[in-house]
Amino acid sequence: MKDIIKAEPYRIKMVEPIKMNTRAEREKLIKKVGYNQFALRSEDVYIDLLTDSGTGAMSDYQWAGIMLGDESYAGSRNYYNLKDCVKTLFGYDYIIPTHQGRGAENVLFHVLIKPGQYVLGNMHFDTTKTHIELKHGRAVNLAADISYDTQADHPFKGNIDIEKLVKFIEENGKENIAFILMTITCNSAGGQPVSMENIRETREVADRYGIPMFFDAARFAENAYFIKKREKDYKDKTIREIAMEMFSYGDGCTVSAKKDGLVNIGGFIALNDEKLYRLASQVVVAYEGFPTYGGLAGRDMEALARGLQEVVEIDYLESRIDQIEYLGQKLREAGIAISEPVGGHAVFVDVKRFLSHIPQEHFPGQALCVELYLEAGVRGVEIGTVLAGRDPETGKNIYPELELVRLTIPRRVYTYRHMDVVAQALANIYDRRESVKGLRFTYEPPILRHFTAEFEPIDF
Ligand code: P71
Repeated sequence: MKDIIKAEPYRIKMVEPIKMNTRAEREKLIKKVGYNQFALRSEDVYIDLLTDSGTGAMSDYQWAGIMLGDESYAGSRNYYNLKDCVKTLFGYDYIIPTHQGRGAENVLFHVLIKPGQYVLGNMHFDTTKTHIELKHGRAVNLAADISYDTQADHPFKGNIDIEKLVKFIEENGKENIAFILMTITCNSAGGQPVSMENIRETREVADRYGIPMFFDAARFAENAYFIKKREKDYKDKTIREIAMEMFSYGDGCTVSAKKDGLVNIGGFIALNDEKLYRLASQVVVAYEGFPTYGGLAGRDMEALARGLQEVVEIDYLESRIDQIEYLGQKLREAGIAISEPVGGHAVFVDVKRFLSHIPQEHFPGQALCVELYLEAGVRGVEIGTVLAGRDPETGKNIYPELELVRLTIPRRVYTYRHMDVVAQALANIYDRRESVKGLRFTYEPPILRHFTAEFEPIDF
């Protein structure tokens, strides 16, 4: 007798129709938008794996909360519900809501960074780095070397390199470091987790030098789940216990609630220190809104308070991570190289191996995104040469070590059958990979080119 397998810990009570248009239609549509899938209308996409940010499905309990919005300008009851929830889950006393993650970054960094100071971390996310630089700070990436090896098997490829951290502080002086920022899970390394041991060691270093430590906690529950599954001593702990311990090592966090908050919009700052809270409360008024709503409606805060309760349920996390692993496994079976091990929110296809005949100057990652759309109406995102842009000094294209396509899975949205479609589409393309053509620019914008660039296919 076989054990009963586990299915999703929810059933579907409302559906949103999606349709796959014809290949001929897709050929016309993608050509019209200059072979850039960012410019497609979402209704022309069958399975949308552009991002897991704000794309999840809320539960009936969250939707019920939407009806209980207290839309008072100050002191909304939903703010207090959110505050209580963050206190019990994260352990932090103070919370400031913001419209999304980058709003939280803007406000907190405004009070923490003096011009010229460094912010040390394990690969800052793009918007995070941007906000550090806008405050004239400098983001320093001290991720462990293994994070860059897509084939290395290691349970915690999001870890910070403690030796590099100590060396950097010794060489540059603790007074020149604004804070350490630990991103959990590490998005830029492929949704890879950070171990509790590494978080603890980082805190010890922070304490030794008197440097504050914060989390970028967008995917904190997925990180906690990996700790439970992979780190010794945590097997029997609950996700809540693990989250509480992780956050106990920090002075606070910024959160994009559009990921593990299980909401479509929202973010917040959570803090221990009253003085810092007071400073950040003054700044938030200028950028986001009054400190008890920070750009969110009362109903948004209620949905978030409820989402945070659901995301730490073990059945939910098991099903979430299993679905990503399922897609990864299907791709492995088709002989397709992916970043290993599969992370918490996405599968990353290794395009240098997939389309080895297309040189990076002809954007193989982007070419694979186009092909995936043509094959089955699936929208992925290039994390490669187009995204990397040009060197500001030489004006030359930067050719990143890793050329990837990210298949990012929204939470509670697609079924295993949808994953089968994605895997089959990629397997079909893999079988005829030599026929895939590279691309060249017909329009290249000077900044953030990946969002609005236009291309045309080329022959070799
Ligand atoms: C993702 C995103 C969303 C995104 C952002 C920018 C361009 C394309 C897509 C957002 C994150 C993140 C981490 C670790 C902060 C933010 C910003 N990720 N930290 O991966 O992953 O949060 O979008 O709510 O402002 O697709 P925000």
